[in-house]
Amino acid sequence: MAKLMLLTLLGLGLALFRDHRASYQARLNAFREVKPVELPNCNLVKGIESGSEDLEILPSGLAFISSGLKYPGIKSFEPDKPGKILLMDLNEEDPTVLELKITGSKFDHSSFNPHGISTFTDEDNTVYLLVVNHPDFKSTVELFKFQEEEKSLLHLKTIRHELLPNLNDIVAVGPEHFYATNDHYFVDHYLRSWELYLGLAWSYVVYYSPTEVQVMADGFDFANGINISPDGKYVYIAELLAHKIHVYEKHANWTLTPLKSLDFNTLVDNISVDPVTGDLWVGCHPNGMRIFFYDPENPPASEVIRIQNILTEEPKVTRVYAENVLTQGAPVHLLEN
Ligand SMILES: *[C@@H]1O[C@H](CO)[C@@H](O)[C@H](O)[C@H]1NC(C)=O
Ligand SMILES: *[C@@H]1O[C@H](CO)[C@@H](O)[C@H](O)[C@H]1NC(C)=O
Ligand SMILES: [Ca+2]
Repeated sequence: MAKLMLLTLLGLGLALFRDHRASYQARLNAFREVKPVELPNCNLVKGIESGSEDLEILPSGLAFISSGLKYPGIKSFEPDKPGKILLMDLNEEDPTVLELKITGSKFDHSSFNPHGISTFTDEDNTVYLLVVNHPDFKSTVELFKFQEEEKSLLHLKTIRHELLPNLNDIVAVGPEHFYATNDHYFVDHYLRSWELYLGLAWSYVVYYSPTEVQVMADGFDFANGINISPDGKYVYIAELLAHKIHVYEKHANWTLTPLKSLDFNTLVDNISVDPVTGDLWVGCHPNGMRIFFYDPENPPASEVIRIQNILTEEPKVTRVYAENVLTQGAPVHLLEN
């Protein structure tokens, strides 16, 4: 009898495990094959050897690029070098990148580990750059003032908050005001892995201002890229492991209410919004297995999709670009101009 019980329990455990493994593989889209979509005028930008995490383009055509991210579980190409912010002028015939000098006495260069970035331009045309930073794998937001003449960033302050423990991406709505995604709930490395593996979907989105900090949306299976519509009325959130883009209505009191969600067959990461048409350009990982379990023999693929008329009944989704063997991530924003 005891043996039968044991066997039943074992069987049950195994069935649960197999079931869970299947859902884990589905969340990672582990069996997705990538059919390449080529682009006619695609050029490799030199000087970004260690990967680029995010990019922001000012109306003037100047672009900021964050580079050199070290993120637990993801392959880093320059693990010993600090990250940097690069500047690129897209008006140039053959644009090259330049590393922005960072000034300000309180800033620690050696631990700079930039992730998501966002800009905010004030009424007096001051450009602020807000950067998610992971010094020693913690999360902070660094606030900089862009000094175009000097080609430098003046460090103004470091923002830390208990509701900002696992930052991924950020969208600025003021010089010190932003929405940010926390891609995990737990900070502890071990608990984070379990959270991800079990698919707890405890990741969340926070609104931050100097006077108010609040969770505005939660229940995400890895909230990733975040952005806002040109009119500032809608916030878009990419849910990486549910393969969804969510549209939220943003209210005057900064709360968000869900409006609609779109499903994809790919792991959605960075969202860029065209300031004129409002189209979404989304950098994606078609197969999560290949990004979370890096294998040089089978490196991660990448893909860019464009979503037009997202608020209508039938948004138009186009796979603009797909590559089976790109070193890391999707150069979504470079396509914009
Ligand atoms: C924020 O504004 C929305 C829309 O006007 C309203 O429904 C909601 O109750 C407000 N929430 C708070 C906390 O004031
Ligand atoms: C953008 O994409 C890269 C590579 O896919 C990814 O590692 C990074 O987290 C993304 N950046 C943001 C801000 O979402
Ligand atoms: Ca991201």
